[in-house]
Formats: sequence, structure tokens, C-alpha cells
Amino acid sequence: MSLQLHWFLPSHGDGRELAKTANGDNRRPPRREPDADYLCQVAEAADRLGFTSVLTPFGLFCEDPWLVATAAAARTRQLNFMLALRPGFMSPVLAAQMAATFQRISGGRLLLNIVSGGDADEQHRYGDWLDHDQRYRRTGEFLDLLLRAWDGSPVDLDGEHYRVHRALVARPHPVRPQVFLGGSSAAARQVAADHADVYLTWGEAPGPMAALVKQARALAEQRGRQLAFGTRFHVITRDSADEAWRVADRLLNGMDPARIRQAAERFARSDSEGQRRAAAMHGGRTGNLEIHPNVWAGFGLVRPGVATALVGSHEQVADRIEEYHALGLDHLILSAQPHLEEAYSLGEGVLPILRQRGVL
Ligand SMILES: Cc1cc2nc3c(=O)[nH]c(=O)nc-3n(CC(O)[C@H](O)[C@H](O)COP(=O)(O)O)c2cc1C
Repeated sequence: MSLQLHWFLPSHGDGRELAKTANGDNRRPPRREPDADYLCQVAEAADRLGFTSVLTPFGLFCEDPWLVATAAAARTRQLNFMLALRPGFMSPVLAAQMAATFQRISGGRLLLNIVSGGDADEQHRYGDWLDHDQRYRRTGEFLDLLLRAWDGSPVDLDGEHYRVHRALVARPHPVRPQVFLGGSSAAARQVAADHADVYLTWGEAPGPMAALVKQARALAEQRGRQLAFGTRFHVITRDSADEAWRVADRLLNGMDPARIRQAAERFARSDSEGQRRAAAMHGGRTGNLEIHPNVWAGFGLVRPGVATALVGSHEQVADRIEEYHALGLDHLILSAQPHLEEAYSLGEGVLPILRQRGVL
């Protein structure tokens, strides 16, 4: 399959420095507010530069993705919106109905990223008390129901988490949104193999990523299904490698050791396997963070979620993107701060190289 490059909508705010969410204090204002005008500017840039979609995150730290994407869809033409959705906070039938409405409003530009949740504290704040594996079982039922209700035929289900009678989407849409599912645990791979179109993990060195792809592919094949794969990285791309590494050094030098310690404590409380793997990539150290050529684990010292960045000249970043694509990863979701300026850095620096090489 051809490579699809996706960008990121910073619905938690933006700026040149690392966002201050890793220590749990989400109340300090970001440098650039995630207001509708700014988020639409980022989406317009991604649209103009030819990205497939913008990933729009879900969590207490950010704005609601449905509302943000609805505003941005009105200002864009081709761009798809990959909305993160946490099963459990919404009826699967309502989710299918909202997805159908979004398809009508946007002209079929919805993708769903199903995120089951990896932070028990945050789940409790939303009023959800299921443990990690129960959440994934609920995700399985949620997707089963959402996908069966999609085509408009009435569905009955008497499951562990949902009980519905004659559930349906009264006004279905011909374009069913592609279902992405993120997570690195065995439970995530099971549900992806059963229901998803694309299995996503956070970016790691090529070896461990190839192993995750192999395991998920085998599970899907056992079920007679085909899965596609994708991953997510930050990116620091410049005309020269020196310039790019200077940016990484500046970010590292700006990290307060107390903040690194607080982040490590928070990550240790997470029940996410992906978060455990992310923290293990740097182990809290501030040296030797290049875990593979041009793959830097520095973000993970203070940032939850994706820990790694592709760092280098435009040529080197294009090389790494090709290397990951060759592992079977057809979807690369990239982000960089500030997302508006850096969309252009990547769009004008790296994308032309990939197009010239015939990868895009
Ligand atoms: C590319 C990608 C994007 C994700 N985005 C979100 C998000 O926006 N909100 C969220 O709560 N979790 C997000 N996650 C995390 C999860 O989907 C998952 O629920 C969590 O990591 C626990 O999974 P695990 O224990 O299977 O690793 C994302 C994961 C990946 C790989």
C-alpha cells in the first residue's frame, strides 16, 4: 500500500516549547491558545500541503475532537479528520450516528482512532472504573456494535457492556469511516485483529516495531482478516542535520530535572503498555537518547504518549520515513511544534523528496 502521511491538530495548545501537560498541570495557559481560528489555520495548512488527515486527540488535556473537527472541516477541502474516540464515554450507536452526520457535513472525511484509555486517574475523572483489559473488552463490543449498526439494519446485542434492541443508524452514510486502533498491549492487538482496519502504535526503533506488526498481522490472519499498520512520531526536520539537532538540544536543555522526575512518577502509575515501552526507551536518562539513527527519545522524558522524534536533515527524515514504511507501516502520523510552521517545514522540505522518490 502507498504511504499515507498524517499531521496533528494541537487542540491542547501550541508553541515552540514542550507543552506543560506532563506534570499533570493542564491549567497553565499554552503560548498559543487552541482557539478555532488557530486550529483551522493548522488544518488549512495540512490540507494545502497534501497530508491525508489530521489526528485530533481525545482527553481532559485537549478540546473535544468532534467539535474542533466540525469547525475545521468547514474550512478545508480534501483533508480527513482522524478523531480519537474513547469507547465507554458514549453509546456506540450515538457514535455511529455522529459519525454519519460528520460524513454528511464533511463529504466523507472522517477517520476514527479508537483509544481505550491508559491512565486510570483520568478514566476515574470521567467516571470510568473498568480496568485496562476490561476497557479493551468493552472496546471490542463497542466496535462490533458501531460497525454493525452502521449499515442501517437493526441490531440486537446482549453483551457484557452493552444491551441494545433494534439498534441502527437511521440515516447511514455510504462511506464508513476507516477504523484505526491505538495501543501496544496484547489486549489492544486482539481487538485490532477482530475489528480495526489499521493498528497503530507509538513510534519505537524499527526492531520492536516490526515485532508488533508481525504479532498483530498473525492474529488478524488467524481471523481471516487483513490489517494495515501505522505509527506516530514527532519530527524535527531542517535543511541540515546540525540545525535539527540544535533544536533537539534546546528542548532538552529546557527540561527542568524536577519535571523529568514528576513525569517519570506519572508514567509509572499509567496502566498503558505503550506508555511503559515509551518510558523504557529513555529510562529517565538525558544522554544517549538517539535509540536508532535519527530517532530521538527525548520527548518522552516529559511528554506522555509518543516519546520519539525523527530528527535530522530533510533527506535523513525522508530516509527514516522510507525505512519505517518498508516495515509495513503505511500510515505515519507526524507532529512538530509549532504545528503551523512545522507543517510547512515538513511539507516543503521532506514531502517533495518523498514524492521525487515515488514513495508518496
Ligand atoms: C497513534 C496513537 C494515538 C493515540 N491517541 C490517544 C488520544 O488521543 N487519547 C488517548 O486517551 N489515548 C491515545 N492513545 C493511547 C491509546 O490508544 C491506548 O488506549 C493506551 O495507550 C493504552 O493502550 P496499551 O496499554 O494497549 O498500550 C493513542 C495511541 C496511539 C498509538
